[in-house]
Amino acid sequence: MTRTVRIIGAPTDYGANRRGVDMGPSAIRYAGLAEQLENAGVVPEDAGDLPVPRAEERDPEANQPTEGHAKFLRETEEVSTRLADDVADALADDVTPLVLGGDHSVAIGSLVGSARDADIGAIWFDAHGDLNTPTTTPSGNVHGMPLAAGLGIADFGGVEWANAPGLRPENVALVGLRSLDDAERELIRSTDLTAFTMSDIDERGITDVVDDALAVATDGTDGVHVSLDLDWLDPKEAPGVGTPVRGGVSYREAHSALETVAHSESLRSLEVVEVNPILDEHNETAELATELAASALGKTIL
Ligand code: 6HN
Ligand code: MN
Ligand code: MN
Ligand code: MN
Repeated sequence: MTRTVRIIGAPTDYGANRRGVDMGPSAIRYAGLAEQLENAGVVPEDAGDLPVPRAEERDPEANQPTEGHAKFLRETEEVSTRLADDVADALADDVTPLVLGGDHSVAIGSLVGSARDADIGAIWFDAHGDLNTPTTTPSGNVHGMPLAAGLGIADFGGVEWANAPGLRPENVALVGLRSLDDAERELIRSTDLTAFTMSDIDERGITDVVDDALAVATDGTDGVHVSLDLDWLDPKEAPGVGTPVRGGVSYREAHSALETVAHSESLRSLEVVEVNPILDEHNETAELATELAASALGKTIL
């Protein structure tokens, strides 16, 4: 049966506290997402963009956790709650959700929605761990916290909306790490999370590493959520991101990774985040996002 993919735009920027990333969904569509998905042999269905509050009209400190710091927490809750419903609805309709960020805080909603009626694993393609909590964050930016939130580790003040109960640390693999805060490193060491750094990719090659990540994420689960932060790639390939870190994966390694995901036939939900058209060169990062989404959904050359 042909797979239908529902595109859900989530044009947030408050999670990164930086303008521009809210234009990600438009830039990715403009770069030819629908056509790329058709090339992958899937039927694209565009659900448009979620309504997102404008950061300028809100007070970042209005709603704070009991302990620690998390900017725009009320806005994050509003959007995450809606996005979780949309992702869960797509899955209930037998359609694959493709979430377009926006900053990486949107992953909270994606994870909660994907895990609502299933046990899921997750693969996190990112330079960063996104494992901070309101008490460990160096920035207060929620885009550095979504994986911790989904795992129920980030305490936003007793609220349950961020926790994805069908996601367990032993089914989570981070791939391509090269920028971790101390508390994130400590968390990875002290839990059952699986983490592959850029050095692991250098030593073992991308396909071996992604095979291992898939084994972790599929072990006893109903499917895998793939979260693709474009800053996973080297900034030479993907300049249009808000928090670039040198030494990332190459164009070809990125494709190979997502092709390996497609071969596993375990993809349940997908998101591409952190594309910032203001910082991009000729929309090439957005274009890369469309290509990589197509690879994850089964695009092949022959
Ligand atoms: N991202 N670890 C830093 C922080 O502020 O927590 C950077 C986070 C970047 C998050 O790129 O999605
Ligand atoms: Mn990142
Ligand atoms: Mn469950
Ligand atoms: Mn990220």
